[in-house]
Amino acid sequence: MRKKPKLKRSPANPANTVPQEVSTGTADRLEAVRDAFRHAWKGYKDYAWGHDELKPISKSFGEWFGLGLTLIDSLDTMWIMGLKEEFAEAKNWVEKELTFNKNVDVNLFETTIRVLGGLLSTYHLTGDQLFLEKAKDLGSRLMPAFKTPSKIPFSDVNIGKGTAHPPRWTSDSTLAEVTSIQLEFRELSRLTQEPQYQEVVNEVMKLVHKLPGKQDGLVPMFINTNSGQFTHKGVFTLGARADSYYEYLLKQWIQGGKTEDELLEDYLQAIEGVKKHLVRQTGPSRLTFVGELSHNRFNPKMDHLVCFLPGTLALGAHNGLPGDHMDLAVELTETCHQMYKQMETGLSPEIVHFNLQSSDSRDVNVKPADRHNLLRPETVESLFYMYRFTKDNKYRDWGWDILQSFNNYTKVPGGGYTSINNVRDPVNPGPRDKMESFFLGETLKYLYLLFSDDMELLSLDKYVFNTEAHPVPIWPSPPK
Ligand code: DMJ
Repeated sequence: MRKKPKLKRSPANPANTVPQEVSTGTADRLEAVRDAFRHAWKGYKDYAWGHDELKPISKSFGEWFGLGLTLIDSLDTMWIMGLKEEFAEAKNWVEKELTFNKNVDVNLFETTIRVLGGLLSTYHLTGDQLFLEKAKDLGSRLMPAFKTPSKIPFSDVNIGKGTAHPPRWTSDSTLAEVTSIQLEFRELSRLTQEPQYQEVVNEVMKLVHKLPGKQDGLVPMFINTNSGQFTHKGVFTLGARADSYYEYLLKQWIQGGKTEDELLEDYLQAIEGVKKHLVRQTGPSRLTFVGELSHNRFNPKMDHLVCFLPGTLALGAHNGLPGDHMDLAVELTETCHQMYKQMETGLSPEIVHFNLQSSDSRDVNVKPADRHNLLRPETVESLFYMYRFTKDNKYRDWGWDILQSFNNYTKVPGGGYTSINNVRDPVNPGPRDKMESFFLGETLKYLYLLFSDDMELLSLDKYVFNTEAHPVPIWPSPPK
């Protein structure tokens, strides 16, 4: 039964003075996500059109690579939400304005997951060659990154000049960055019938597979582009710099029709490593969480980024992997939900520290420097997977609460949503004046899919989502 909509007054804060309507029916929820998207898009269109990111408070824009990041990250979301007019306008920009023939340094990983991934998924959803042509052009311009002594790619490429280099301060690349570009490059090879894209990224996976320095499948966070060896050994996290390595082991295995045994082997071993070294429970309420390991010392710190893991574990279990992966997914999803629920704004901070002592009453502590929220998607991403596989409505309700909190504390009058400084201060959450492209590309897309009753909409048996929420098809098995 539908509850009667109530009007809720927003707390006084500079980001939002608009009263929010609270409703609970599925259709209402879908429309509420669409409204949120339209509001975010309005800000982008009015003040940042064709630029990378909206700065909604100052009503201006920020440039990172100068590739229209938010616009491209949003294309498939608009298509999925049926926002036809908005999509048509954005497509027109891609056709008329988007060029990769630019003297600009771009980050290989960010450009691959957001731009190449966005173009490939939009091509699949629409069948429009324009997006494939753009993807091919970009893919070929990213290839110089792989010309290194070790074949581990550099972090940065100049897509106009065809040169590549590591960051100024090191010759290391980040583990997650070199192992989370594979879904996109492999798909580009399949579509173009040009093997070089797949070859370079498969080579990276092969090298990492046999590299010493792992601990029960857990990998260090950096790899040197000259030597091809791990550096900063002995430090293990499922958060920043390592997260999507684990995600892409499973997803590449699924993409390729579950035939590439080394990927599965590495994934299964890594999850055993996570269980053995990183999973613990809090003292007060026995919340299960994933901490970090530094030279055999356990640190009960968890990035919000780690909240991708329950969704990935559930996807693995759905694909025939051990049932205890699903049990862990259920427990971790509860913890990620608590990371929102226990904050005064209902929004998770970037990093939490869990309490292992039962003498204290609090499960979660947040350091002052970690209190920001960047509109990240990982928890709603996991809620989407968990709902699809369990049909348990609590996951939808948790997602709905998160959307309400985004509306209450990050929505900017006139258009756009903003990152905030302090999830513990509902009176002054401290708008940061930045709307990340992944808010439209990922966060709102996963919320929409969470509330959609259409289980065939991007079926998880037909598509695999890249780490920026861009779906690419699972490859058809070759005829026997
Ligand atoms: C996104 O760009 C991707 O999800 C990436 O894997 C992690 N960081 C952001 C979102 O938080």
